Amino acid sequence: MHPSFIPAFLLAGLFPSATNIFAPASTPAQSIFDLSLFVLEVTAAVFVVVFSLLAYSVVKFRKRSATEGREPAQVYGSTQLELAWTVIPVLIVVTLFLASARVIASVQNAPKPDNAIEVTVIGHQFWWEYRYPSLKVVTANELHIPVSDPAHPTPTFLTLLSADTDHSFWVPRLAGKTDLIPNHPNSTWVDPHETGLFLGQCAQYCGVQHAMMLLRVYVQTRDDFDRWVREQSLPPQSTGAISEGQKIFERTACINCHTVAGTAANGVFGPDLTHLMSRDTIAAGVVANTPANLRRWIQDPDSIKPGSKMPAMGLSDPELDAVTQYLETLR
Ligand code: HEC
Ligand SMILES: [Cu+2]
Repeated sequence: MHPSFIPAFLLAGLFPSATNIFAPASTPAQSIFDLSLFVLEVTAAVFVVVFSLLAYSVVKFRKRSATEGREPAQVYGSTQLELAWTVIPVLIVVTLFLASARVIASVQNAPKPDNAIEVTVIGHQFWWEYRYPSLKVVTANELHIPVSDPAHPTPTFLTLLSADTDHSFWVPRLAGKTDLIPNHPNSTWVDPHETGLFLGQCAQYCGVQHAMMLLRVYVQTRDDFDRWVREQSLPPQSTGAISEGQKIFERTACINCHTVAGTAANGVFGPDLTHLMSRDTIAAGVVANTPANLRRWIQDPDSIKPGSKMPAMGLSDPELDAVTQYLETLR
């Protein structure tokens, strides 16, 4: 790590939050953090020098008495002075440029090891789709990845796409923000050094519910991650009989927008619901995934997320109960 006069733990302690940019937990975030401290140090030094000279001049050349009228000696055309105030700033700017270019290159050109996890992230108004092509997993809003031991890195490489408009993937403790742009695949990577839940936020204004397009990244031990992958790649457990709730789900337009693996539902406009109950939250992290919230969501999504792209389907109370019960079986 770059030696700095501002101890990182102090900054992390000053601003304790799950999105703390001063508490990097992954290599790209660490590189950005180190660079920002370096820039802060250089600009702080410039500030101190300029401000000291200014204060010195103000005091030294102040008007001492009412009768004192003369100006200090005026100096015109000093080549030395002009060289100094041209060359020094140019050197500072070149240094900052090279330091930034080095970090950008090291993050962008990082080689992808064979054991890297690959995830395609698709931004939608106003939720996140995650596809793990080689693991045959599709999920929404809650990204699961393995922790990466710096001695044996298992980074996750993300391909970023958009289904509609510009979005931006930003989990400050893991990496810098990277935009998701229609018809222009972007990529980024993370190698979290600790397990835990890392939060973020869509960082590019994308419409009315942009602020409620939250990011949740679950960094798990390798064993936990492998177990999660196994569970996600199974079809949902079924009792054999088709419940009343499933019938309603299938004859209402739900199936045009949602997929439940192994059933008639194969829509792709909304989140995949195959393993809905394995998620802690619904609607991109906006509310906890509880039966009451699920029911309220299906009854009227706008009561939770005004302007969301899921319409209220006008179900009766018994229908709502049945559909909620059915969704609760999707483990
Ligand atoms: C026109 C398409 C459309 C229809 C029809 C539709 N949905 Fe949705 N649904 C969506 C979209 C889009 C979202 C994501 C909204 C967001 O988070 O902003 C969503 C989210 C959900 C979620 C939350 C999923 C999660 O993980 O966050 C559930 C549950 C859900 N829908 C159930 C249903 C049910 C049940 C029906 C039928 C009664 C239905 N949907 C009909 C588009 C649709
Ligand atoms: Cu967005």
